[in-house]
Amino acid sequence: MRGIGLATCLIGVSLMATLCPAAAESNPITANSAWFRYLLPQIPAGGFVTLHNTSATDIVLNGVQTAACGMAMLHRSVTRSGVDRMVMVNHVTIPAHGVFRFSPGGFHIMCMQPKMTPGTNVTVSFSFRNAPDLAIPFKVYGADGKPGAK
Ligand SMILES: [Cu+2]
Repeated sequence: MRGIGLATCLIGVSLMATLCPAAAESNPITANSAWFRYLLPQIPAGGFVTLHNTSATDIVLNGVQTAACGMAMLHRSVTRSGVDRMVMVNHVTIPAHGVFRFSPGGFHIMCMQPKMTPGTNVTVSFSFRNAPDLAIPFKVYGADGKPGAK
């Protein structure tokens, strides 16, 4: 299917259904409140977003990719024996008809070597085990963080 160009996909609705599944099928995952807290290029930036699953099936997020980070990982902040630390997460599940929140103090996108500027947007591509990839624009905030966020 990757070899089929956009022009072919635009020939007709009847063809789209069979030749262009990505165009014909809407993504069951939607996103809102996507933002990064950016401090300095040498300090990892934290990414936060709320993912909504509009389908009747649990959907698994496998990872994220973006040119705005040297490397981007799924992380979780945890407190063990009174010590705050972060652990890597291989995947997270967005429950059927539910939401999954990446938020300060919890799950976050760990952006190593961030390349971003407060006041601009960067795009992060989310890859799912059982849904199409989703490109999500993230608003970049500075040291003060997003107004209203913890
Ligand atoms: Cu982290």
